[in-house]
Amino acid sequence: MYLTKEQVKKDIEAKILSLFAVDITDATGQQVFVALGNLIRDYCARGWVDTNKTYEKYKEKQVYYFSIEFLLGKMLKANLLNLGILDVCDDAISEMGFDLDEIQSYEPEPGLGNGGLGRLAACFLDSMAALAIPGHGCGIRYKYGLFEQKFIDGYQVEVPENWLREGNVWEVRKPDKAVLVKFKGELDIKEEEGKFKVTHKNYEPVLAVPYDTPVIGFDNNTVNNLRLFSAEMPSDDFDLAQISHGDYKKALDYKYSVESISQVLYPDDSSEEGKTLRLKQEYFMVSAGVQSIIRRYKKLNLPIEEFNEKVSIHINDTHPALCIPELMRILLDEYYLSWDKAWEITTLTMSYTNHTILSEALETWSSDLMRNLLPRIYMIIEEINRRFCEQLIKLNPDNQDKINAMAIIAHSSVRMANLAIVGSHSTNGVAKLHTEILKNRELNNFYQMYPARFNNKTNGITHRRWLMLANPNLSNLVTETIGDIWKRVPTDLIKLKEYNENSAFLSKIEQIKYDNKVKLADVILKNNDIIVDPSSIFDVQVKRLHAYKRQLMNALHILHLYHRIIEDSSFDMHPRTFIFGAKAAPGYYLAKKIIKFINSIANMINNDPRVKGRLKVVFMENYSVTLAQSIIPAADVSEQISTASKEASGTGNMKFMMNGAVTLATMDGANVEIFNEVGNDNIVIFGLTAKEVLSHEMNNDYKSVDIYHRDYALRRVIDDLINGFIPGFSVDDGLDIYHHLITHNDSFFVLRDFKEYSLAHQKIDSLYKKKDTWNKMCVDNIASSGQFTSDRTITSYANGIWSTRIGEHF
Ligand code: GPQ
Repeated sequence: MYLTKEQVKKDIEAKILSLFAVDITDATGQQVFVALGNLIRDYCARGWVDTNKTYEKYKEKQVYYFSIEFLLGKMLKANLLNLGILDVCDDAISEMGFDLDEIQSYEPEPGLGNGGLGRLAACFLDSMAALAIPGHGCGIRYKYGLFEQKFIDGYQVEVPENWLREGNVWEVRKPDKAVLVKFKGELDIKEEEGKFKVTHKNYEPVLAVPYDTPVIGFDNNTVNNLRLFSAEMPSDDFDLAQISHGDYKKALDYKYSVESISQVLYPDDSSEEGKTLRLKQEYFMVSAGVQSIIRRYKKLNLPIEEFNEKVSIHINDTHPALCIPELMRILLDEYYLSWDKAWEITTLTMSYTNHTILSEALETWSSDLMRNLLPRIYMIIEEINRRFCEQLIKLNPDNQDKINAMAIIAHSSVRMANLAIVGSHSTNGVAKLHTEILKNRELNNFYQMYPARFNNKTNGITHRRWLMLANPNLSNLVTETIGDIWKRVPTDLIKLKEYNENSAFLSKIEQIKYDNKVKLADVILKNNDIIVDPSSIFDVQVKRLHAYKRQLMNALHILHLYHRIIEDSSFDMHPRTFIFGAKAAPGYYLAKKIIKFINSIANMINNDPRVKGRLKVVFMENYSVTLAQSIIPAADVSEQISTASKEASGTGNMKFMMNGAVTLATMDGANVEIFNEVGNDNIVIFGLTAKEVLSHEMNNDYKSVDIYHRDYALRRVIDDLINGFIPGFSVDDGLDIYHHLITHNDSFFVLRDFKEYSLAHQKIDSLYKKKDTWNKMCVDNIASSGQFTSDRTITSYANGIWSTRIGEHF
């Protein structure tokens, strides 16, 4: 949209006056934030309504992306950018005596996600809107997002994050669009005129109230919708009487239990959380979402048989897999379709993404729990399973093991991944390597049965947030150099390659990186009270804390460098600043010990005058999207060091390369594709391959203790865990890690990869010392990053899975 600075100023003043009854001269930063947020909603309201009307008028196929997490990050500047009024608002705000970044600091970050999975969902929303695809998000409006992390004495402490305390300027409550979700109760099934009539009696009703947030497309008049449901007690007298029978205390208890459904995000990443409340959350989101899709479909006045031609439902990991039996329920019980017809429509509507091969992350639910909580849904899953097993028996009459492995219900539990694969027409992995492992190993049985359903969609990131917003100076330099086509067609970034030996350009790249490092150094000084040198190498590992991501290997290696610097006077190394950011799931004991370990070595190293000016370690508290936006543009080295085969894709890796960091990586997840794009000269690779890891696992022929005995340098740092060498780090703390590595045989091959990791660091050091080589590597990485945008990923989902239109209607 087009606005003049004068208009913006006038609008802000008017908003401040009407919302807060103050003049702009007396307004606080918080008030300016709220006013600007409201103004943005005014600006996009017309487009929001019109986008919807256009979709309806042309009966366009809609995609609904169901996800239990959406890790959006702050929206103020992103919305201004997408509306095309970022610069004019920035100017207007400064002329009014404020600073836009400071104004954005008043925006709470909605932490409605844990890590990669939730952030991917947010990038996908941004890309669907940018590509003018009719695609919307569907999820839960948690009152408390992911916990805020504090370090006390080096230990992680979790503090509740009340992001809604000051209200949420972006959302619109839609009470008129609320739907009822039913839990528990009994079923009454009668056959009338050849049709089954199912009546659900004595259920516990929960009202799902939608809160809609506009998802603004990049300068294209498209405004899609993110619908998040909040659980409330129904106000309908009938429903209430059914629950409390007039008992006030009982009614209040009920209110509390209902509201708990959307109270808090489960803080687990890549691990299954088997809690009744979690299952309630999943069904709540699914039932509310599917009912509201059906309601909307009814407005089109089309036969229900055409549902799958107008609707695609995407299941982001298995958490929303109950969409399958929920749609079946509605088609069977409300539309009286035959099972076969309902099943055809359902499978054609649904598609599923798998995000991990870690077996501990595969969701299962106890049959008893599900039968009790969701009687009709469980009954439908039983029937899906019965029919599926019949097919299996026909195909594999003599292979009971295979049938057992593939069944949806087995050993009194429901396997959600099996349900998702059987009940959809598409199952995709999130990077080529990951998809190959799914097809050939983890899900091989299913792949053999349904080869055409399996496909790869390598993850991507939105370059609007991760380059244009996070790194405006680099973004401007890119535009000055190759024009601005890359903003719409990010693969155009490849043109930067022509400048990779242009010394004037290279020194500008270097200067921008340096300036970003100075800015981050200020943040570090403010947050951690540690002085870091912006001319040192900023070596960064930021992501959730998980054993397979191997922050521990990084930390042990830092300890190794510390010893070397002190003891070997000939050891020459460019000064390094190691930066960490990571939250651990509150119940993940080992991960929390690793946090304490890193904090303890940081404290020891940063206070040792013998390594002053050569080595620093910073663990930044409360890693978040906002913090990522200031850390990533300042990174020289991107640590992507997961045990090969374990990281399904990774998306941080893409953000770093786009900001000109050099990746230090194992051949895992999307690192493999980054390697293929940038070439061997522009990335540093080390360690076991996925094939080797999987073969060690199969043959059970890895022994970490052998390496421990063989490698003195490594033994030394492992012993430091338990010999009291590290101040503030007790032998007890260290023993847990020690046992993990030695007694329990190091499930993630830290000892095996340590030596190569150390050599890879030496390679990084020598490359960095050759300034021109290094800068050229940075440029080549930025140039190749256009392949890794979520615009590319979403285009491929739209064409290959959803069959939805891309681009505006005309
Ligand atoms: N991922 Cl299963 C999560 O962030 N949480 C999860 O519970 C599961 C996966 C990640 C995965 O570890 C990364 O490799 C991916 O890049 C990311 O999902 C998005 O696909």
